[in-house]
Amino acid sequence: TNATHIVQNQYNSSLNQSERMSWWTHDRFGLFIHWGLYAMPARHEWVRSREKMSDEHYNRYKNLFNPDLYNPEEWAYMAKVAGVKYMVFTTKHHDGFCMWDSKYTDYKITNTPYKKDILKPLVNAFRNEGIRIGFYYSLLDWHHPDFTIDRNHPKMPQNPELLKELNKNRNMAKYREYMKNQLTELLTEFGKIDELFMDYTYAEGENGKNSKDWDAEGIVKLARKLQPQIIINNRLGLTENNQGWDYITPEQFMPQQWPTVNSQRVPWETCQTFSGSWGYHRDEYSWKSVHQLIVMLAETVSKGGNLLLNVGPTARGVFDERAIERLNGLAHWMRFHSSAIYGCTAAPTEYACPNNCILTYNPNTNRLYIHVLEWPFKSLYLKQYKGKIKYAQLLNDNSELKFRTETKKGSHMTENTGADDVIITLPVERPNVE
Ligand code: FUL
Repeated sequence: TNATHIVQNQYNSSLNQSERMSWWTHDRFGLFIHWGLYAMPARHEWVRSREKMSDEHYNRYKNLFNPDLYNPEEWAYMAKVAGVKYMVFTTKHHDGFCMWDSKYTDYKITNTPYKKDILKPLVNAFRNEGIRIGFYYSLLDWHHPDFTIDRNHPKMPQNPELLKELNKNRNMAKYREYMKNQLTELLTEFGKIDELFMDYTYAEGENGKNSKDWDAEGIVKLARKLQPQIIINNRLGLTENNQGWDYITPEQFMPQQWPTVNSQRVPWETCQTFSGSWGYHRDEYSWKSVHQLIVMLAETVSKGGNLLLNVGPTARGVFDERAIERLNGLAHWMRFHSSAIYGCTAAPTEYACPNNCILTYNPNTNRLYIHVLEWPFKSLYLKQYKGKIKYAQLLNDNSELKFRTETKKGSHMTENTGADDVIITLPVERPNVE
């Protein structure tokens, strides 16, 4: 029909993948924000499922949620100073609670004692700092009456017969409709949205829902129609790169090398927490240090990826102090080193990576960044770098670093290196920049 023809045309004429992705592969560093009712129990965003909470129990959080200190300008400012270029916010997590004033449900922020919308002020505050906007939207919904109960659902019974009974009147088609309506709201009422983080389709053979249950193709088409520039993650269960998804999302781990799909390197973004939880978790103590986070960021970029670093604000609407401390540390480092992150990617293979170092590389400026994790005594040996370096400097103060290629051998003043190696002379003391 004509209508399908038009839709298809729109779909096809939207930007191609690398055009859509160009800001993203440049910016490299995003802030994930997991915020919802689960900030109240403060023990992981899956609390409702893990503790199999009754509706009544979980509703208490809705009836009490009132983040009196919420000030998104403060968040946006901290993010900007930390060098964050885009922000992804949980508009609705698995618990089904909506952080905006959706007209398709009562289960939303405006029906809490807080009464006001969270999302619009958040979007505006981050935009005002020049930070791009991404929406996280959960495919799972433990509140919607038509979402069929499955093994993660808080109401999942032991007995399969009972499960059938409970699911008898649940209708996923209606839930799909609900999702599309909500996504339409999210993608039309908040201006330009740059990233869509859908979460998640169960793995193959996991006896759960798959892309058909979501009408994943329909969602992708809808999103691209409403926001032609939007980039979409790979958690809808679609296999095809480019049409189906734009980037993959390794969660809580660092790929060993640049990930590939059908032996092609693909855009990727690792999402990582400061501690072990996405939602605010009061009693979780395994927090990564500032140094670990810096290494994580540099290593991600060295493998051609993006880092989406998560913060879980408290029920009063502020960032956890432990998160603030780390964001400040990142801010300090990024102030001096962001040029080793933005616009950078994996170094060409002709540059060997010295021990205890990470390499990032900017193909536009043709600069190689050597992140020296363990400060050696004076000499940094670069294997087979002869003729490949025009100038060397420390990044934190732009001071020149002398380097030489070893030629003479045998004297006690010379080094026993290969003839093609370059030796950079470092200051004895490591610059104090972290
Ligand atoms: C997962 C979710 O189940 C977690 O709660 C979190 O949102 C993470 C980013 O994605 O799949």
